Amino acid sequence: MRQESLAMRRAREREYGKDSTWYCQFKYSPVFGLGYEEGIHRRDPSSVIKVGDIYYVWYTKSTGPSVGYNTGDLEAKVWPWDWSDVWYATSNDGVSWNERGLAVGRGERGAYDDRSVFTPEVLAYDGRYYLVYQVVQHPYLRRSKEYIGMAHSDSPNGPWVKMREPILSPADNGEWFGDADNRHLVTIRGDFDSHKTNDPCLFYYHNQFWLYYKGYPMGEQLNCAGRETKWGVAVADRPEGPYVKSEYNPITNSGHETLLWPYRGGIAALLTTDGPERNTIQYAPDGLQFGIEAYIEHPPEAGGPYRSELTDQHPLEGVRWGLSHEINSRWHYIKRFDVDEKTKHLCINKFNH
Ligand code: AAL
Repeated sequence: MRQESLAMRRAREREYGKDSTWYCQFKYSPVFGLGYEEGIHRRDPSSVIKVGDIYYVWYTKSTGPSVGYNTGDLEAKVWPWDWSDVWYATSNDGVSWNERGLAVGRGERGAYDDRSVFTPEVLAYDGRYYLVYQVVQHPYLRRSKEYIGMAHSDSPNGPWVKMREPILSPADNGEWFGDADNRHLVTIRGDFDSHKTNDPCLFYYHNQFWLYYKGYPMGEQLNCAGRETKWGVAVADRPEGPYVKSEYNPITNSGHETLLWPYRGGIAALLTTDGPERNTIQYAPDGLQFGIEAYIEHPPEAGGPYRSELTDQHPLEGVRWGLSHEINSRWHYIKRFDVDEKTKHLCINKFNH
């Protein structure tokens, strides 16, 4: 008698194959103006937005090599995103970019953002522009907490006005233990985001402002051979906040840099790099309850998509192209990604002909 295997039962229950439109591959190409450059890191591009006929992107920019935490010099650059500022660039075609200059720089010594401002995202809403980004205060130590800051402007070209305080903070319910130079030692771990809040991504959704982000816990452990990162969301009535973390947090069990796009009333997400569900596209009809829709090989890292107004026409429309970064290189740089329609259908074509 024929039996059903566990694998086929899972496929039936989860309706695998029912909707393969979420599957795709990505191809990568160089961009001009933000590509590899000796002595400079450009990384973590924001989403790309179009204002009039011009595309805009914001990104982390820093100079010089990073040397890690062990130098004993509190001024030393510990990461490529340390001592960084947020810069921006414009383009007519999404391929050739003109670096336009500084958008948001570090604060004065003693300010909450005096050490580094980095990993920006942008929201255009009601004629104004909101940049959200990571901030670190000096000195940058292994146990330094990482916050999310915001600046707003009436123009994508600035000038940008910073908020007085971070708009999102790590949960304050963990407790360190022992050697202050060891971020893995805790007596209480606290919430999934007790150490760092990173990678903000802001949407106007259901008449509110939804700030997705990545969290790291204090006392981080390995998670399926990756880092222990998960995503949360915090919601506010006004773009400036106050932001209230969702009671469903964390809303993913995996994922590094956030990449999300709206689709038919819900929110789609590309999870990469870390956790058991890395390299998947997921969809939450309500922005909170994410399910796996597709497994993706070689997804863009730290991708910032151009979310076209046609986003509801196809599951992948909101991620059709954008900018991502390349960090397997001495100097980090920005490149372009595109959904590769050809490879998507290659198999089927091969067997049909
Ligand atoms: C990234 C992001 C955040 C991290 C670091 C810089 O790609 O996840 O920004 O803090 O790495």
